Amino acid sequence: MKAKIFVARAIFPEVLERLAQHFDVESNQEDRIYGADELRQKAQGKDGLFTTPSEPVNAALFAANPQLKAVCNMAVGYNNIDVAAATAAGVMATNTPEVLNETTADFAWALMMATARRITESEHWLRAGHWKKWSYDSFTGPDVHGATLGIIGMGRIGQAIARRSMGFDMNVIYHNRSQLKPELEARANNAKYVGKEELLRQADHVVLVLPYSKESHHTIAAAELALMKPTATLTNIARGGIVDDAALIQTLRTGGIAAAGLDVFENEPAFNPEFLKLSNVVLTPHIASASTPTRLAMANCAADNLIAALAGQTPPNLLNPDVARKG
Ligand code: 8YV
Repeated sequence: MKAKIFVARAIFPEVLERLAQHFDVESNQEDRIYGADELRQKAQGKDGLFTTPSEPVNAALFAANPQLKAVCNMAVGYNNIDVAAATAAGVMATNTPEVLNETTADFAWALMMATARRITESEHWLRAGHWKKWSYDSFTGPDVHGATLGIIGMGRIGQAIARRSMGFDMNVIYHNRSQLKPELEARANNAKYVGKEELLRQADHVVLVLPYSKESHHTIAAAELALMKPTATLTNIARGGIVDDAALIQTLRTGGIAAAGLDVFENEPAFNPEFLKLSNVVLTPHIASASTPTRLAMANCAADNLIAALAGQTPPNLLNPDVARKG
């Protein structure tokens, strides 16, 4: 008998077909996200779940579904899964690292460049028919080349962002839970490890790439924003909640920093509407990993994990190796 899984979101049909070769698949056919209660119901009788960061996978779900063996997230981030509760419940949890590093780094650059060089703001102005003459100070902003790039969160994506800065002759500083090995710093455009406050004071462009956790909640709030240069930009491709959005809005309003590029928001997709009143922001709907090949690779990676886990093997991207597996 095939194992039973629930796929919590619409995914590539070819990946769904692949899963159907291995499993008895039930999938979300509705164009909406299931909350914790609904997901707990949907998990009934299932051996595995295919999830994304929009679905909360918590201790109550594990308690109500003792048969569950694996939860496989289609994302590198897994702050939606209570991994400690999964371990306690004997459920394997997995994510999709590596496959999205380069695409996400490309996007961080696109967003940082668009923010610094005011690309969307000027396009809106052009489309609105305001372009009547050239002016020396039209849409001027900070330079990117030759500037100091400050990366907070120097994991695999952070390092890929740093590598790209070589072509822009940038000086790279970074802050991380721990300092990288010298050979990794060298590959990351000779990135220099500094404290968070020093990074915020020195960087011309700050990029946030750290995972969300209780500890990283509001890593950037009013006090941190106050340390930044008024000419600096802030780019967040990590998670909503790492930045205090209300404090950022206030800082952008009062010229505390030049501009922000945001792919993630607190309470997304219901983000703070005050952002829409600001011209010095570039806003995108959590699409940093959204190239077609990368999203397909992420879906297949989550599927690989689910297939291995439910075949009794160790899935390639197991987050809780201490889990005592169920038979
Ligand atoms: C995903 C992400 O697109 O991987 C992550 O952690 O945030 C994005 O790459 C998104 O979470 C949906 O899976």
